[in-house]
Amino acid sequence: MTRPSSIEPLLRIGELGRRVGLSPDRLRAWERRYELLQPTRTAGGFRLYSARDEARVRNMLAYIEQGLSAAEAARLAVAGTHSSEDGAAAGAAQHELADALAAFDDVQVNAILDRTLASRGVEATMRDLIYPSLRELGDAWARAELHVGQEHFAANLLQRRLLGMMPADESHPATSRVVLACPPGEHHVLGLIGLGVALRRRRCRVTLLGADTPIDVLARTADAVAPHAIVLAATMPHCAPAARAQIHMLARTHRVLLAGAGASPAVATEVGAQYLDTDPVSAAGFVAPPSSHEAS
Ligand code: B12
Repeated sequence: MTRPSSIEPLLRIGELGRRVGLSPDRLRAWERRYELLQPTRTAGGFRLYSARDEARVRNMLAYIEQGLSAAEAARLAVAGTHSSEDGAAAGAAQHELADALAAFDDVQVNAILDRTLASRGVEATMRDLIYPSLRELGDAWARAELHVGQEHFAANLLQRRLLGMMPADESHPATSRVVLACPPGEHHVLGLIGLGVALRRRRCRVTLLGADTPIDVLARTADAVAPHAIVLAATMPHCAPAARAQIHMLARTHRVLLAGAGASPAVATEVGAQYLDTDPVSAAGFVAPPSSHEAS
């Protein structure tokens, strides 16, 4: 799969600050101290920040809210991952999980997931274990080493586990609402669900429509719930382009973001949407609304 390298729009520091609820001074300090941001420069020397920078700031804020120090929060937001020792362990667990899925061993799959959830938490489990294992399985399927029964078993079991990670706790009032759907014909929904889990953890109210959603149904739902954003995720290359006229209409009245390998910055621009060029967990930092208070 080719991943597009550019994300629009590029922001000046004041605009970035407004979006994330932090002063430019604070952002500059975090850039200097933690190398949190990686701006490009205009010909005139002004720094321009990307959606990836915005996502890093939001993820850092989310980590701080979870009680981490600013330095630790920045380290996690920059790495997006973990130390090399953790990385080796994650790689081993990924193969172990893929093997257990291919062997229809649900008991072992659940044990691996429970162990990783306990040691690494929900977001690292999704990003560093579940999604890489799915890619490993998909590659094996493409080489005809697995049959479609194994792919269906894996997808159903992991979908159930991902949905189980969605916090149901409503004691913290939701800060905003996001509608999540796949365009017509698109059945790859696991990335979308992972984004839902990460958004819910950031106190967004998530309205999950899921796979194969007609755009007129999505529009009616959006009119009913007035979301802060709508995210459409596509893996197959034809699904989003086939619905481009309807998505364009939707983007006139709602903030629409496209995600997944079946979308691109070009398709997103064409339909008046933004492209989320990142994984489902990191994307939550970009989709969630700006925090209303400034963290230390
Ligand atoms: C599970 C699976 C299925 C399941 C999906 C069930 C479900 N509940 O979702 C089922 C069995 C239904 C299925 C069906 C098909 N699949 Co399938 N499937 C997969 C598999 C193994 C995993 C997909 C997945 O969830 N990955 C997890 C996501 C998060 O990882 P990712 O895909 O690498 O995505 C990256 C980015 O695109 C981005 N991203 C993706 N989604 C999202 C969402 C959001 C919100 C964000 C922000 C980011 C994001 O994040 C990732 C980077 O970290 C992949 C293998 C693979 N390489 O991924 C094949 C794969 C996607 N499938 C493929 C194919 C060909 C099919 C079928 C045509 C045939 C088949 N295998 O049965 C049908 C088509 C169905 C349809 N019309 O949609 C091909 C696609 C090739 C292509 N690009 O054309 C793949 C790549 C397998 C392969 N190696 O050939 N599939």
